[in-house]
Amino acid sequence: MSSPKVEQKRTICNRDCPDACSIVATIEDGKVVQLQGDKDHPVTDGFLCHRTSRFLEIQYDPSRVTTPLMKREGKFEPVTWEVALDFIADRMLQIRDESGPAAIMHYRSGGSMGMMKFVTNYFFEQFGPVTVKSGNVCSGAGDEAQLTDFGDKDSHDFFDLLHSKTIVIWGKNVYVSSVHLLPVLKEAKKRGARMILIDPVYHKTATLCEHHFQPRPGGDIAFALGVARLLFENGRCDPTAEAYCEHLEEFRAMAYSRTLKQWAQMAGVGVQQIETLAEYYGDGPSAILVGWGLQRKTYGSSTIRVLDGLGAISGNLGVAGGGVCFSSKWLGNFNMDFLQGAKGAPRTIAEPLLGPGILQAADPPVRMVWVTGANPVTMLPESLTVKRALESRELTVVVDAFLTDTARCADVVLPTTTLLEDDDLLGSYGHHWIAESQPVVPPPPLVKTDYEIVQALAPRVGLGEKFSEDVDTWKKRILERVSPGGASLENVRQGPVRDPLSRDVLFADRQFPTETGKANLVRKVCAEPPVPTLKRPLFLMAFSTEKAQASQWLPGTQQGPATAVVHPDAAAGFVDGDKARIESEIAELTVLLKFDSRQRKDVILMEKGGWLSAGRCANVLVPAQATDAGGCAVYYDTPVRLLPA
Ligand SMILES: Nc1nc2c(c(=O)[nH]1)N[C@H]1C(S)=C(S)[C@@H](COP(=O)(O)OP(=O)(O)OC[C@H]3O[C@@H](n4cnc5c(=O)[nH]c(N)nc54)[C@H](O)[C@@H]3O)O[C@H]1N2
Ligand SMILES: Nc1nc2c(c(=O)[nH]1)N[C@H]1C(S)=C(S)[C@@H](COP(=O)(O)OP(=O)(O)OC[C@H]3O[C@@H](n4cnc5c(=O)[nH]c(N)nc54)[C@H](O)[C@@H]3O)O[C@H]1N2
Ligand code: SF4
Ligand SMILES: [Mo]
Repeated sequence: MSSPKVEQKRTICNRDCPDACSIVATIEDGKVVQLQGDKDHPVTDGFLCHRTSRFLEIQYDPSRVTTPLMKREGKFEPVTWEVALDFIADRMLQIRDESGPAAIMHYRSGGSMGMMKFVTNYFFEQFGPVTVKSGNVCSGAGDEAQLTDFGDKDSHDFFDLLHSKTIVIWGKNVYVSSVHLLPVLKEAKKRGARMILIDPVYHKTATLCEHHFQPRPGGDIAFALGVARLLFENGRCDPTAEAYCEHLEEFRAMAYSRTLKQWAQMAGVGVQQIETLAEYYGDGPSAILVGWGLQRKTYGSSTIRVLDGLGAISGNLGVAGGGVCFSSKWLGNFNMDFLQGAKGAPRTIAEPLLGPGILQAADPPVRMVWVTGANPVTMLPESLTVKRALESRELTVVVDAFLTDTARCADVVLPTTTLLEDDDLLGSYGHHWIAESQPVVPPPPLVKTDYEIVQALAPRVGLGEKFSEDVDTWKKRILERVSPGGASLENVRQGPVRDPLSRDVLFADRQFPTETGKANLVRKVCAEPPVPTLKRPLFLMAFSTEKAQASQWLPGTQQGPATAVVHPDAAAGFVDGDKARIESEIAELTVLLKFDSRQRKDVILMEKGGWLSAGRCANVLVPAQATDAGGCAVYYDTPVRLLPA
């Protein structure tokens, strides 16, 4: 017997994750047998997260969709690409003729963070433009806050935390959502940085920190304004802040509008906790790591604006080791000029309201939906409404590698590549490296990348020429701005390159790309956190879990009721391990209770991404609601109660 052919290939993880890791794949006789983290990538640091280390179980799962499927009499049947694409093209042309392009909706989310995926957006702009989403359920509220305050949304260099004296981890579970920050945080700690976690929820990140304060959910605005008041009172503010802050007086007046005791009460913390945070934060340079979870709340955008204000008045903007870091600008320096985006669309539907939005759309109604890189039935609020909306269109097309809850609603499913077969360019929303993903194995014979799908469809709707270019031509176009500085395709092909246009420290000259050139401090907010109702005293929150990327679970894990974690005092009449029903205003879900006395008594916690088809989907309970700005979804403010199963 000949020995197997073994080789190693590198690619980049394209998942919706801030880390954008460099993966080293070991391939034996054409099959990937191991995935490891690249030691040469400074952020990846030689390790991968749990979910991607075990991705091969998903990659080679027999449930993978490997041929186009069309639904006939409620059942999927395999068809050829010709049949599927001819059918889709005919319907698209007919719908556009009869009702105009607004009757077609293109919806894309975070299945892959690759830049080539935007070419599908471009296809629908060229065909239409068609109806698209507005806002962003993931980060819209925070993005909007930072754009309003600073005129830009970006973060300091990934390693700038090594210059911090204090690091406030404000509502973020690093152990789950940003594991590659852990080595940096641990190193910063070794060098003497002090860390504080502000999070209503107890999780492992608390073990990294000197203090963990657990405000009321949404109590962050009051907490931060209490800290701001103390910084003003104790003369810990930057005396030059006036020179680069617009509305400083109004911000100060807001901080003084309540006593410390009132802020503490509103935030659900002790006065001493505000004092401790102010003392630590005032002794900088201090960085605030702003969690994404923090802004998926009714007043999510205001919350981030207040944290921005705290950074500004305390002199922590523009200094190494400081900053109010939410996301890095993963799109910013790529050339995306070929796209118009939502502003060029004839109609938009707010992403958090996708289900009701599609159902209510009129003149013209939405007759067709094309879903790609997304599982909105599972991941968007009001799952049952999203499902109903997709099932009731004349044509729903879903491009995915698996028969997800969303794909099950489709009339046509088109099979696509996984992260190991992808050919793309990646930025990152957690650091500033640019990288190329390259297939480490070819896809199954009948599987196409999103771009190949568009290329096959385009000639059928008269757009063949526009989509005839090869992938490299697109990559070069997208890299146009960063190429001269060193991030050319040739260089990126050799390995990840730090974005030459990104900075180590933001606003180092205290100049902001706002209208006035100054930081634009927030003047008015609603500081009162939402209160649970008497009838439904718990807030339901379903968060990222280390076990999965959103709804992409390892095979065999979606069985039986989902687990819900709750403080024992908040579950009177139940014992640990009991079955119970969680009831919100719009639905019910059966769960298994797990008691945890480290949690607040007003929350109940689940994992995000549970499948609807397995009866585990938290989003059936969450009403469709948008945040105060930026069109993010209010995922974590849903009042619920427990009922016997
Ligand atoms: N309750 C609750 N809900 C939430 C959240 C929460 O915290 N709580 N978090 C929200 C957040 S932050 C986000 S970003 C969203 C995520 O929502 P989605 O982005 O919709 O989540 P995924 O489950 O990752 O779905 C992506 C799908 O894309 C497919 N896919 C992978 N690669 C490709 C590819 O190259 N091409 C195509 N066409 N498909 C591909 C995958 O198989 C998967 O089915 O969910 C949100 N939903
Ligand atoms: N393993 C894994 N990693 C992931 C993902 C995944 O599905 N699985 N998803 C990815 C995606 S889509 C994204 S967007 C990113 C970010 O992923 P997210 O899971 O959104 O990241 P976190 O910033 O950790 O946000 C959740 C945190 O917000 C806190 N929080 C909730 N409400 C409040 C509040 O009122 N106040 C405060 N102070 N804190 C609050 C929660 O307790 C929790 O610790 O990570 C990615 N990483
Ligand atoms: S999911 Fe995130 S942490 Fe895991 S390998 Fe991919 S980029 Fe790295
Ligand atoms: Mo996200």
